[in-house]
Amino acid sequence: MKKKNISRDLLATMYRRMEQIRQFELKSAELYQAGELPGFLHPCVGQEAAEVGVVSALRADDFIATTHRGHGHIIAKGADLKTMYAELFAKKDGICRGNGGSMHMMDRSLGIIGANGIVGQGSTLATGAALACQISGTDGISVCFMGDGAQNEGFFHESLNMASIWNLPIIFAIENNQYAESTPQSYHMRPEDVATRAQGYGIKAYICDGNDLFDVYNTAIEAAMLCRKGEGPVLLELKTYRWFGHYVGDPAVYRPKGELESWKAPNKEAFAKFRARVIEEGTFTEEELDKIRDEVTAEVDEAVLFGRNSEPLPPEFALENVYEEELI
Ligand SMILES: Cc1ncc(C[n+]2csc(CCOP(=O)(O)OP(=O)(O)O)c2C)c(N)n1
Ligand SMILES: [Mg+2]
Repeated sequence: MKKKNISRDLLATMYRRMEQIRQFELKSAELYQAGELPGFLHPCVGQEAAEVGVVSALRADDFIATTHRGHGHIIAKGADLKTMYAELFAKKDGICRGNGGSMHMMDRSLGIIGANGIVGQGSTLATGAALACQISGTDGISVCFMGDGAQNEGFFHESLNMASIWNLPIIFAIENNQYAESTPQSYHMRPEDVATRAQGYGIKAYICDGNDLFDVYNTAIEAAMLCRKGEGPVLLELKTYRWFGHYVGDPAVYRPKGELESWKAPNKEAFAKFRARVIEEGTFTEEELDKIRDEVTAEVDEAVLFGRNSEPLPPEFALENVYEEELI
């Protein structure tokens, strides 16, 4: 695979996106623990490079479908942090007008066809979007983000089969964060690599260090190019690790001692690796990266205020979009 030179501007944008995701998630967890947010939260802290690397290889008119752990993909595709916080606060200005909450955010105008609380279900939506791209004759593509656990769902196998026989322009981007709820990947599937599942469907697969933004981005560019040429689908396995438990409040007692710490080590952790590389290569100084980080902190603080102060939903809103107007 050819390694592409990544422009300084794109690197700055990708780093900003990683910071937006991390800071958005850490702040959300804080708000949740303070009792300010309803529902459930599944933070993707630790997985930022995998998410930004793939989405940065897409065009604005490409589609993504995501999961219960979907804030990162949605931010990477360009969603506004303000409306995302308003959604978490279940307010009227939310990205789905407060209807969806954390697990059901979408924005058709950005090609985000939906987060999903049903594990594996996104694969059917993303496969449908890829079929639409093929039928309409554009060279648009679709990306299905999924976890390692979702690989054991029927949806995934049916979608992969259909995508494979029809050569659909879809990337199955599997973030292998090592766990499905409390079950380690080594226990819930026999192969060591999720990517081996692609063999049974005769499609190309690549394994990436999901914490290496460069590796993920370069591989995703290749995968997107193949899909646009009609040589899809492609499966990417992005090996990474989630820092939180399955949800905010899960004490994660099932993790072996020292495992989390080993993934946080500077030679393994996404931010430390990115920063060390771009500073060593002379692309950015430490101060320039800190400035981006601090700008994101101010953006996140402002977005939280927007969400918190947005107008609450009246109780009758629960019936909106449920029945035909005339029938109410
Ligand atoms: C069809 C279905 N089965 C089970 C669940 C309960 N559940 C929610 S998340 C999850 C684990 C998903 O693991 P993985 O796909 O690895 O994603 P991760 O949480 O690691 O991002 C399960 C079993 C569900 N929401 N939907
Ligand atoms: Mg998982």
